Formats: sequence, C-alpha cells, structure tokens
Amino acid sequence: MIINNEHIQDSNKSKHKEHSEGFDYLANRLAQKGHDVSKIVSKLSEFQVAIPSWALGAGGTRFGRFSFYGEPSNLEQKIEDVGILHSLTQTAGAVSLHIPWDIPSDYKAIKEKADALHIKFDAVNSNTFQDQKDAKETYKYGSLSNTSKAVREQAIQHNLDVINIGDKLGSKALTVWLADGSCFPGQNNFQTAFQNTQDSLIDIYKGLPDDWKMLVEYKPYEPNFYSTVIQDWGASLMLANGCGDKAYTLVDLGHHLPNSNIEQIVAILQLKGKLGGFHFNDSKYGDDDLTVGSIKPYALFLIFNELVYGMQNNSQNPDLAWMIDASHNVKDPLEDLIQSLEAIQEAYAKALLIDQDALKAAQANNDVVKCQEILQGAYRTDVRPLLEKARLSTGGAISPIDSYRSLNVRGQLIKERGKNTIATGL
Ligand SMILES: [Mn+2]
Repeated sequence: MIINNEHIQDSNKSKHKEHSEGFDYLANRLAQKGHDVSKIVSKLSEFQVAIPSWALGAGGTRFGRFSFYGEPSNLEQKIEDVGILHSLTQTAGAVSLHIPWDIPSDYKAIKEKADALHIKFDAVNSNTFQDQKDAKETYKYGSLSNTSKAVREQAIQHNLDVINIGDKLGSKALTVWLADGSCFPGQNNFQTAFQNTQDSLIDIYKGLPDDWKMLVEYKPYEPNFYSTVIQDWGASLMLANGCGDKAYTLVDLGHHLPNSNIEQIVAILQLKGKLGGFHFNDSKYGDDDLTVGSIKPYALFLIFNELVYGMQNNSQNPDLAWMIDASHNVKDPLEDLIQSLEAIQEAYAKALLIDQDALKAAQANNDVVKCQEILQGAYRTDVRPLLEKARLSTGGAISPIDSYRSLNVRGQLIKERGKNTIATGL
C-alpha cells in the first residue's frame, strides 16, 4: 500500500483551522521571546530517524508472540511500511536492515522501491545472537568473543558479508551489537572475552570501506544475565578506540541500568567525538523497548538538550545515525512507531527552545534556580503546533495517527497481505 499526497491532504482538511490557530498563537509567543520559529520548523523537517526493519511486525516476549494482521512478510513490504510512516510523518526517511533477515534478492528493485518512497538505507545490523540454518558453528557461547577461533571467524565473516550487502544498497554504517557474555560466574574469563572481541572487531574494521562507520552498541545484561562482554559505554569506547577513527559508540536508551544518567554519557561521548549512533525507545525496568517518550519524557528531553548542544558545539563529533529500536507487543506497530517519531520530534523541538546563552550565563553565575527555570520553561512549552507545521510544509499529516486511522491503513494492509503474514524479528 502506498499513501499518496492527495489522501493525506484530504485527511488534513478538517484539522487546518485548529492547527493554524494553535500555530499562530505559539509562533507569536516564541517570536516575542526571540526565537526564529521558521528556523526551528525547518530543523524539525530535516531531522530524519531510521525505522528498523524488525519493528514493523509484532514483537514477542520470552513467553510468546501475538501476531498483528497484515504484517510485512518480505523486504519489499517492509520498505512499503516505512514509506507509509514517512508519508504521514515526514520524519522516517530511512530504514535500518537486519542481516540475514533482510537480504535483498533483487538489489536494483529494492533500491528503486526505496528511492520512490524517499527512503535511504541507514546502518546495517549484523546478527550473531542466533544460529542460522546450515551454519557450521554455533553462537550458543558467544560470537566475536568465543573461545573457539572457528566460531570467531564465522562471526567476523558474517559481519564482513553484512558490510558488503549494505554497501550495495548505499548504507554507510555497520552496527555491531553482541549478545556475548556469560550467565554464571566463572563461565567466562573476562579479559580473554574482551580481548577476543577487540581482535575480532579489528578484523571487521579492516573490511570497512573508507566512508563507512562502525557503531559499537553496548548493553549491561540480557540475554546473558551475569555479564556481557560490551556492558557499558566505557567498554564500547575502548573497543571503538582500539579499532580506529571510523569506529564509534552507539547509545541505546534501553541499554542502561535503571536511573543511569544517559544525558551525561551522551555529552561526554560527543565531547570526545565518539558518539556515532543513537537508538530510541523507553523503559520502566530494563530493556523494555517501549514507545519513545511513554515513560520518561523529561529524561528524553534532557538527553536531547545534550544532543542539541553537541550538534551545535562539537564539530569533532560526526552526524549521528538515529534509529528507533522498539518492540510492539500490544499496539499496531505502525501506530506505535508514529507515536515514537512524534515523541522524538517533540523532545527535539523543546530542546531547540532552550536559550543556550542564558543557560550558560546562569551556570557561570551559579544561579541554580535560573538554570532549572530555563530548562523547564522549554520543557513545559506545548510544541506540537511546530511539529504539525513541519509535517505540513513537506506534505505530511497534521495528525499522523488520525490520518492513519481515517485512511484505514491497517485494514488495507490486511486486505493486501492477509491475516497470516509474519514479519521476521524477535
Ligand atoms: Mn539497539
């Protein structure tokens, strides 16, 4: 299913008046405070977030998976789904593929399909957390860190294959997330596992094209529950530094222990020019993979404050690969992704409202109360009319969720694909 501009404009009709009134009121107030409203709107339009191919179907838990009707069953349909999200929100202009789930059978056709929907191929993700059919070696006890050289070599070759596939599609980054670790004390030698991982990553890094990045993701626990080899940003940064200039740390919001100060991690990595990628989600307890901004929207805003500061001040840090990394157990995946995209834009817009000069002055004067007032003043602003304006200016929906429902997108997808399709994923 492809949503054309006419459909979206039709669905916008009943909302123009309310949007205009809300926008004019907010734009006036912001202009009075010295904000350049059109600049903020164009920054929002430029901000694009990749959709992971594995988030388009229903996610499961250890206990089961409840399928969602009309799921995409092949890469072509996954790209169509991202196209739907992008048409409505105008902020999902990229897809992040997972290999081997998404190996194209016809590269040219897939590229043409993505081009037609204005979708770029963002970072490609390798998978060494599952055994593939016909694989010679097993990853049961780890991949890049494994004590067996043959297993490590298989995992290295897989990552090189992923780079090759991504290169044919125009990707410019490889994301490595390892499930490697141990479930019980004594199972692993920490030093050997870490060194093996470093050596393996260096071998992969050698196969990285010059204009590519390697993004090293970390996670404190799960699926291993005693230790993970790359458990935190420090381990990731050491490994990235051990590889070279094209290797960076990737921060996934859910991959921290409760109450970690993620905004501080983000700030310091940018200072060092080593923040390469970012995965959005939200959580209450662990890596819950919930809708972005659904649990801790203020924390998300504080993180965006640092990201905006970094984008404005840290030219030593590259442009980031932004991606949603979430799972949908009870919601329509596309609706959930629309809500996440909205939450990301909202946090970004609020962070853009922070008066950085005033904040700096208040910090210099140790005026702690003023510092808080500046941050919370921005946070408390209802910026949704700015998001609506940004979407409208490029042909998107004033309310993507309302349009998605009034256009009966899920119903159409079920009609086209049936009720029994199952998307690849976890
Ligand atoms: Mn992730």
